[in-house]
Amino acid sequence: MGGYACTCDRDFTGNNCDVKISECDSFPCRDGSVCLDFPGGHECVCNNGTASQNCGGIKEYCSSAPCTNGGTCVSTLYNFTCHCPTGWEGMRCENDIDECTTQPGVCVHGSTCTNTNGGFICTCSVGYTGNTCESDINECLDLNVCENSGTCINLNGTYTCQCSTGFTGSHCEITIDFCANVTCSHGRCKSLADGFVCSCAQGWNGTYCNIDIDECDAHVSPCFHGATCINGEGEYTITFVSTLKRVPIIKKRFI
Ligand SMILES: [Ca+2]
Ligand SMILES: [Ca+2]
Repeated sequence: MGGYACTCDRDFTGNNCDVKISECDSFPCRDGSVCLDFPGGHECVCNNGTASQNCGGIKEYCSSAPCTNGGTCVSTLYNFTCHCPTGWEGMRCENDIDECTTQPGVCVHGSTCTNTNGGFICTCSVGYTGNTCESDINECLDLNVCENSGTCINLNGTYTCQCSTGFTGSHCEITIDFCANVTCSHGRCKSLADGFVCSCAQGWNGTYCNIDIDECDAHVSPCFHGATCINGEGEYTITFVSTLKRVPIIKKRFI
């Protein structure tokens, strides 16, 4: 039993630190340059006579345009890194990001998300617009949205119409029939802009033409010289005596 452990210097390994490590074993030198190992490091002697850590390896990695889908290649000492544009991921930006899954709720206001290569599409609910359906549509910019001089009021995700007198409906498209629930007893109803009027038959009066006119009243009486007048509903009766025939003559008038 018993044992030991050695903590090796950078360039050695093994139980006894007797195995030499050469940084050149990982072939860091590019373009046929020569690798020189030395304690604690290495150096590449380049073909043009200069020396560096890799002799052009940096440019070489990105010159092959390894990044796809518009990714930006950045060289590192022994490799490259792709900085991917929005919507892409992966070592070479080769994978589309499914935003609908990874960013639930990216489409707002009840819109529907559809994944696409390199992006996503939001199909907006009625009343909203924008890439993520974030913006309310001002429907009132369309001056004709409310009919018959109705006033448009924009709301978040919708709008409403305040109708002028005499009109109703979501867009004030319906002319109110004020006669719909009106009965003119003895006349005809006429719908106006803000109400109704009953045009009464002769002999009738009142808002609903349900009041009999007393034709025997002094103002409208057709009776004279001792004749008698009897008012009835929608009618009146005159009785008088003929001066020639001396007999009563009855005239009943219907209006
Ligand atoms: Ca996508
Ligand atoms: Ca709106």
